[in-house]
This record gives sequence, structure tokens and C-alpha cells, in this order.
Amino acid sequence: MLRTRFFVASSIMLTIGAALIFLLVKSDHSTAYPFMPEQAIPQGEAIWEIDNSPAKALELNTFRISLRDLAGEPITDASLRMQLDMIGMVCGDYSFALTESSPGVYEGEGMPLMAGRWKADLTIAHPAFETIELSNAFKAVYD
Ligand SMILES: [Cu+2]
Repeated sequence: MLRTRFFVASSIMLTIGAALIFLLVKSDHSTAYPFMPEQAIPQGEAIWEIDNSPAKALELNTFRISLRDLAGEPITDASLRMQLDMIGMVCGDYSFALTESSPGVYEGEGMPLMAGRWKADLTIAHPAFETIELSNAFKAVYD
């Protein structure tokens, strides 16, 4: 009797486990790599914006990063670079600089070279603090 109950219980657990694994494997990259618009940095936060959502493959898309300190004031005079790299594929990176368009707001244009899921690696250099590396993910489509 105890053995039967144990058997039933473990069968249920196995079924649930298998269902979870199936869901995890089935989930596409859009859930595995979400776009995270607000990211904490030691000095405050970085806010990501891409003018096209989804981004347009083989076209220039404006990437905008706003840096704010813990008091909500803009972090000015930083040097920002971004590198776009397709997730799970070696089809070429796209690297560009972002320039400060207004205090604490940095803009640059990047081109995803194919439709699909992309990773954006951001480097923030500033004379007043150690270089910060952030990453995000986004989707690109053909127009
Ligand atoms: Cu590719």
C-alpha cells in the first residue's frame, strides 16, 4: 500500500518534471533573453531605449542610453561604446560609439546584420568611476 502510494507520488513528480523540462526547452529566445530597459549600476541606473522595436535588420537603429545617478541627476561626460552580437550565431558583430546628445543621454546607431535575437554589450567609461559593462538583448526583423 505504502509502495503503491510512493509509486503514484513519484509518477506525478516525474510527469511534472518532464512537463517543466519540455516548457523550458520549448521556450524561445524571446523569453530566455528579455530586453531589460532599466539596469542598475553602482552609481545609479542606465535606461535603454531602441527607437525601433523590434529593431530593423540591415538598417541603422538608434540606441539611446540615459545614465542617472542615485539622486536622479544625469551622469554626464561618460564615454559609451556598444557592440551588437547575434545570439547563438557567428554572423558578424557591429560596434559603435554613443555620443552625448543631451546631459546624461547618449545616442548611437547600430545595425543588426540579420533578423533574429541579438545581444548588445555596452561599455561605460568615465573618469570618475571604474568602467561598467552591461548587456541587453533585443529582437531584429526585416522591414
Ligand atoms: Cu546571424
